[in-house]
Amino acid sequence: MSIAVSLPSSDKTEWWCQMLRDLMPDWNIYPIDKVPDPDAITYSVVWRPSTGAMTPFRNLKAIVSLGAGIDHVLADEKLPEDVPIIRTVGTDLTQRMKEYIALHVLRHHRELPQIQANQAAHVWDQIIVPPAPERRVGIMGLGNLGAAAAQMLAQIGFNVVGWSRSPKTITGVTTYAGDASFGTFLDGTEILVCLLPLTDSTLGILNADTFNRLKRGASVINAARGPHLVDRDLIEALSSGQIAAATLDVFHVEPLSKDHPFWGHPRITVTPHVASMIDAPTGSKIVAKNIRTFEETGSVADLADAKRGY
Ligand code: NDP
Ligand code: OXD
Repeated sequence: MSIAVSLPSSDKTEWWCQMLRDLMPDWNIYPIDKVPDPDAITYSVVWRPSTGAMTPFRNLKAIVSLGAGIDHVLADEKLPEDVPIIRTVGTDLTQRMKEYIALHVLRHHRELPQIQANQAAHVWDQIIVPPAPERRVGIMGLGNLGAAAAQMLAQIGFNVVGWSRSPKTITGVTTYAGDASFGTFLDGTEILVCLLPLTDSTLGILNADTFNRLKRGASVINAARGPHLVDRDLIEALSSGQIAAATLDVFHVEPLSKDHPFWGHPRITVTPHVASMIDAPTGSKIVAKNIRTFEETGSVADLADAKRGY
């Protein structure tokens, strides 16, 4: 009945421990570096654990990822095999991502980056944009987050297309499935949103070939993972005009290094991995519920498939 908690900062680790202790008074909850008896640990609750962090825990029943993605858990080369990984998802995470995607899709749709540049130069230019139904927005990934974002954009009135591995039906959204339909999905897309998990198949998917299939002057929003994007290809596509602007929330290395060219690029908006950050007061309720359900039933709805990578 013991849980080890590990986040990159000790303050955040302590915050999560406190929240979980309040909700699970019958459990012993320790920061990972203060565990008195590793054999008593049956669950670990982690965000970006260090390599080998789980090795001492020989009786783990499950690893809880403090987020929707599990790539940060799978990155541990010494991860014990066959320990189930539980994702932390929920209406809060989905709501936050919907807000972020609405904000940035509308910004690109209404040419706000250009309007702000015009303001800085005291230029009065009444840019006319098409109405939303004439703007094709493509969502890569139609899972928990992508499907909700696609549906919300369709409700605003955009012409929304979505792409996933298996076929989906989403009201108001034209869906494509599988590698063979990727090009058709991209054709004519003007705002491309990436909400894919990071796996061997999706690594580097935001590359020159992908950009070249989009409508000239398209925008790209990456709120998934940094390694989805080939950074150099984006810079070149921005220089050529194939891509007009980008919003990036995630990066190969986080925090983004101070001298990275993205910071100062006039047509890139950088946000510091805040599209949908789970906080301890909300997230701990989901984590506690998932651990209790897993303890009672041996399963939970948000179980990831480590072999698939998400
Ligand atoms: P889900 O696992 O619910 O959905 C993933 C979607 O991607 C599914 O529709 C899946 O298809 C599709 N997919 C996976 N691989 C492929 C592929 N090779 N080709 C086509 N489609 C594919 O994930 P979530 O929606 O919960 O989260 C998505 C990602 O968003 C997370 O993995 C994480 O990296 C990122 N994220 C970023 C946050 C931020 O703050 N920036 C916050 C939260 C998450 P299918 O349905 O057919 O399986
Ligand atoms: C997540 C994230 O995966 O915040 O949940 O990136």
